[in-house]
Amino acid sequence: MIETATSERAIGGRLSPEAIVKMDAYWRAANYLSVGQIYLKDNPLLERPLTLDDVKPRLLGHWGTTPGLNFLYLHLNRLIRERGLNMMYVIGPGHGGPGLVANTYLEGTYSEIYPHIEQNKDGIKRLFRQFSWPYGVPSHVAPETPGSIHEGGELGYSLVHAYGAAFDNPSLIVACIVGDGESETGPLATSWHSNKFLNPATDGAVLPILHLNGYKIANPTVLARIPHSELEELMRGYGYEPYTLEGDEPMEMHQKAAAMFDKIFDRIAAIQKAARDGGKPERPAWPMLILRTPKGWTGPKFVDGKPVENTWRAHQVPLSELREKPEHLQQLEEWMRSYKPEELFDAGGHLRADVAEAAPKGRLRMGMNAHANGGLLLQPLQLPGFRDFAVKIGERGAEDVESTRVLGRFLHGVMQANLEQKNFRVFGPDETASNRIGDVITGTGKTWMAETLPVDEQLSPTGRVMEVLSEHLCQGWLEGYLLTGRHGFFSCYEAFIHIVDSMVNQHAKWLKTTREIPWRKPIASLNYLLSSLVWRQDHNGFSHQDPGFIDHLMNKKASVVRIYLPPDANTLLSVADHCLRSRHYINLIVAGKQPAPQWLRMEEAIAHCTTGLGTWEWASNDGGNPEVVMACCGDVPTMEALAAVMLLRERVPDLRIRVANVVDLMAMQPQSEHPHGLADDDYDRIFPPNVPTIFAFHGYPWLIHRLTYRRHNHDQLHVRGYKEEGTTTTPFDMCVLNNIDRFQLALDAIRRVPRLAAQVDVAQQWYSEQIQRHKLYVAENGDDLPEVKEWRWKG
Ligand SMILES: Cc1ncc(C[n+]2csc(CCOP(=O)(O)OP(=O)(O)O)c2C)c(N)n1
Ligand SMILES: [Mg+2]
Repeated sequence: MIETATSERAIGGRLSPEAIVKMDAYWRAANYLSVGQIYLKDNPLLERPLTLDDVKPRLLGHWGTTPGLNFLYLHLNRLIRERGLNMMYVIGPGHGGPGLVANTYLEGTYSEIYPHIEQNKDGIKRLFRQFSWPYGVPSHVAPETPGSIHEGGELGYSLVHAYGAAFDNPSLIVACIVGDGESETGPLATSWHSNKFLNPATDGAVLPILHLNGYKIANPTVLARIPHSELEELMRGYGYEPYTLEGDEPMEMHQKAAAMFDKIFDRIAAIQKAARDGGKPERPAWPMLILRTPKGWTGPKFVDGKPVENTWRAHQVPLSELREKPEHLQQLEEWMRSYKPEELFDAGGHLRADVAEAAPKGRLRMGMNAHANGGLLLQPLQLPGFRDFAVKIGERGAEDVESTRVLGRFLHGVMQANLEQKNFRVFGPDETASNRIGDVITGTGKTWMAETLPVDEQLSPTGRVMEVLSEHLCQGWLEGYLLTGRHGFFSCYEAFIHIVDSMVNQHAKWLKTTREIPWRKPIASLNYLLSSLVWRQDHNGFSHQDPGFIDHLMNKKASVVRIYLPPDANTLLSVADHCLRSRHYINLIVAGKQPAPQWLRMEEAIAHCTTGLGTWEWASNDGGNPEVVMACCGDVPTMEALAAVMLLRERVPDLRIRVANVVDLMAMQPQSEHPHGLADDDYDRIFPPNVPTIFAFHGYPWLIHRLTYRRHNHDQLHVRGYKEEGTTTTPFDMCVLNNIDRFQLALDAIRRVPRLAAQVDVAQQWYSEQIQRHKLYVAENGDDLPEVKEWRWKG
């Protein structure tokens, strides 16, 4: 595997002067191409003096972080060449996009993927012009950048993605560059703890590199302004062995970096060897590097008399007034010429052969690492037949079952079926058992490399269920795992999934963009189970009540998101099977964990989930011509709607009622808005024009209006849902507080059917009496009315 002989290494482990000169030339080339991308649209090799015509009209991009990224890429390249390493990169300060484009161009991957960006003068010109140009390429390490799984636009997620990529990839080394500003974010702060979950025998390695360039956009960074010893203690406290590399004199820094990286990679190899040679798996102190170099290194030292290099002023575009100040243009030219492009590229714009040697070849190039295009490596999950886990339905609604517990058995089957492939993990913030899918843990255990005590249960260095009290880590690990071609499942309390709203945004953007990039292959979907739902917070109350993640996801591209609210266990199984097979989506499943009535036989459940929305004949008496549609979506609203139907049967026996249930929320939308949208004709057959619909919805009611505002008969759609009324109270009182209870739904139906106008006053009185009776009973007894608690559907 070793591609270059040891000639680069002189006696004593030091690089020879010739090797250093070559490496420095490569770094200069990367820096030159980075600056060129930010500024130029023409004159790519500076064959003539720079004029304003060569310069882009809008100067967009970030210089400050870039030379440091280029320096690291260069030195990682040397390690890859010498040791034949399988390495991928994750760049936290993704605004250094020009650096990664430059490096993947220099190593040749960029031109292989984008043939019009040729390895010559024209190619360099196009490379420069396309950057931050309308319909060109984005300024960050975006999906368009070869070798990237991480755009780094929103800071904070680099290290967690790196660990997600390394799990179950024993041959992989993930070099992760963390911004010193980025380190101030919450998700990054907790990400350091990922080392307590990485098994040196069965997982790959992560090398965190703290890019301590001292500044962020406009301020110093916290980590740069604490004593160095304190910073090293912090890293030791997180369980790492810190190595520090500091300086600004390039030749000296190359030599020092080479020696230090050799030490670090020897250390990683030794840790892995010890763990893999049959030793007891122990948590090692993995090495991490602190690189302390100037922000904007090698750029303009002063602009307009103010220091720029090694200050926050180097963050974006250090010379930005080219049109107003001729001396800026001259300074830019001097800066670019300082890299001596004529020594790097020949007259035709080809990188000189001796300079090019600094890059690895073929698949070893980081821009070509297959793990960074996970769809290439994706193996389908082996799925046991979900029908085998079905709940037997005798009398509908007669027996209560915890739906998520049934799902847990299925997930256990999935886990077992894929143990050999090692490509499925389940993630949760300490809630896997609480969400009642705990069966999935049996046999495989929960990942844990930290200390264990006799009292602990099911913790294991080879566990495949990952539990850590950080929604950020669960989300980020799973994203990293999926992006590198594996499968996963994330279960979370409904209210607290909002913690990762922003991370989901970024993943949704990644999926949307990569769908349109032909060389990016589809990856497995990101699957959520939200349980511990708004309606059943018996232990916790108001703080735990928020169904708004549905609304959040609904804003995303229709090509990316799917949202399911299965009303019982069999529909949940069918939905889960579908989600685990799907590709390149974000699938949200909202399902309760409390004992609840079961409605559909397995084959009915499959048919219902396939259309996503349909009438339940067995609960309807409309004879094809309803006077009212009682619609429901979500398990508790479904039960309340059916209970309301029974009340109506008693009070208005001749009322023709249709029951319709929604599993796939997207089916409510017109087809023009979402591929799952029901055709208008089909929608009208279920919700006939001029017939009122009373809709009981799991989440915030306005969402249903938003989805259906263009449907016929929208005026007659009346939605009940959660309206932010909550506390620690009985399950039924939660429904009453939000007016989604059976009494309210029955009253709503009577109020909306014109034929029943004369009964409304009486019904209103009846409703008030029921609610009063309920309130008094709950206050006195601390529990729901027996008729409510013991309610059963009677067909
Ligand atoms: C979560 C988040 N908050 C704010 C920003 C805006 N922002 C972009 S770059 C940057 C400074 C980054 O500093 P650092 O991580 O030190 O990177 P570098 O100095 O290498 O550019 C900020 C605040 C962002 N991209 N993401
Ligand atoms: Mg910084």
